[in-house]
Amino acid sequence: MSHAELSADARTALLAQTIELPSWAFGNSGTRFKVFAQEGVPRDPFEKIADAAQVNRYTATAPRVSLHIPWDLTDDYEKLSAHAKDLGVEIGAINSNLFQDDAYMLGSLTHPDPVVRKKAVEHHLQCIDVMRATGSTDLKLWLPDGLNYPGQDNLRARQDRLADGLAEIYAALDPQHRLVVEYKFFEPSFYATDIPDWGTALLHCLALGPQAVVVLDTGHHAPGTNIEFIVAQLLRQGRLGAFDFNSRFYADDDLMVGAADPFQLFRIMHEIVQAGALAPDSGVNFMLDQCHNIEPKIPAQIRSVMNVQEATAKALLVDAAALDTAQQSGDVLGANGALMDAYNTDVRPLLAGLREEQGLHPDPLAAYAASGYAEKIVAERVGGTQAGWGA
Ligand code: AOS
Ligand code: ZN
Ligand code: ZN
Repeated sequence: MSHAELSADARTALLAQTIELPSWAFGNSGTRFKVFAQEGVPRDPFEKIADAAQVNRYTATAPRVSLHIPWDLTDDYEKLSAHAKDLGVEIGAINSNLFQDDAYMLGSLTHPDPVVRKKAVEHHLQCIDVMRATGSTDLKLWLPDGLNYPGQDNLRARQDRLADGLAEIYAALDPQHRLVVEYKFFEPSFYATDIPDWGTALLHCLALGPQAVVVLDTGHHAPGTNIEFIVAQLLRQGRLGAFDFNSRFYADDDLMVGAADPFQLFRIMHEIVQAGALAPDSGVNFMLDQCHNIEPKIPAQIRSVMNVQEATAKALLVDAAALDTAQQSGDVLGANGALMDAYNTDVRPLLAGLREEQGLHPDPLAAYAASGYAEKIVAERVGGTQAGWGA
């Protein structure tokens, strides 16, 4: 097949695509076994924003940075927001943290003790105050609550407690805010997780109201799960609020998105493109949620953005008319072929050309490597590293 050619509309859609970067991806991270600290990592949220801005500088596709509270605590969020804008990016979603306070050992919003539940709700009210200061619209809530043993607590009572706490948080949202609720089938608990699947997350969102939507983290499903089916279902309900994109081989590995299964990423983006949900105003926030434990962080985020762009470009190449005709007529091989033709197309030359048209270097990784930024931050940021995942 000759070099890929996109229609004018598809090119416009691809150029308009935006991906939100996680502040925590730039800080040190690791597993429960070890955090291998890297030189030059950010020492505060301002430096995290500066590193994230490098990704956008060479891709022009990552204009927002998602913050995490308390990892990105600062006493002046307006100043942090202005700093971001000076660097050509802005602050995106605000992520709460219900997984690192000792009080949450037996749960947060689902805890048997109302004092702990109140603490968890109040943490989200603090996050909403941050949103008002940064202009963020999404409050992202990942609930780590769960049980390690049968009989440990009452499964139904925990759902009732959760519903009450979510309702209190939801009631505090401003009209422009969304509560984006994430699910995860296991970890840190091992027997039962209180929001384990998309169905539970959707049920709670439907009970809360139209400002509650679901976050689909691609690493949060049992092996073999058909994730694009979940994408299609949540899109049909108008409740797919965001992705937390990453790659996994076995668990919630938080590896670079597209690195483990680029075909799955393509199938996900095909559902998005086919549903017309790619545009930044579609209500779907394409976020990365990754940890770069052994690879340099900024290039890893650049590679991740490039992987999403490639999957999106391939999805935009699908001959929708031919696919529909084949599907309608029961032409199994023809329909599969229409999809595989797009997936098997090398879109890297197309993307390199689009970058050059935008005045960018055709290879963002090469451009970043040549910039000297990596060497600069190692020289400047001596000592002190911003805590993050596993730190
Ligand atoms: C944890 O496994 C979840 O993926 C969270 O979405 C994410 O890592 C967290 O939001 C970072 O605070
Ligand atoms: Zn996530
Ligand atoms: Zn995760």
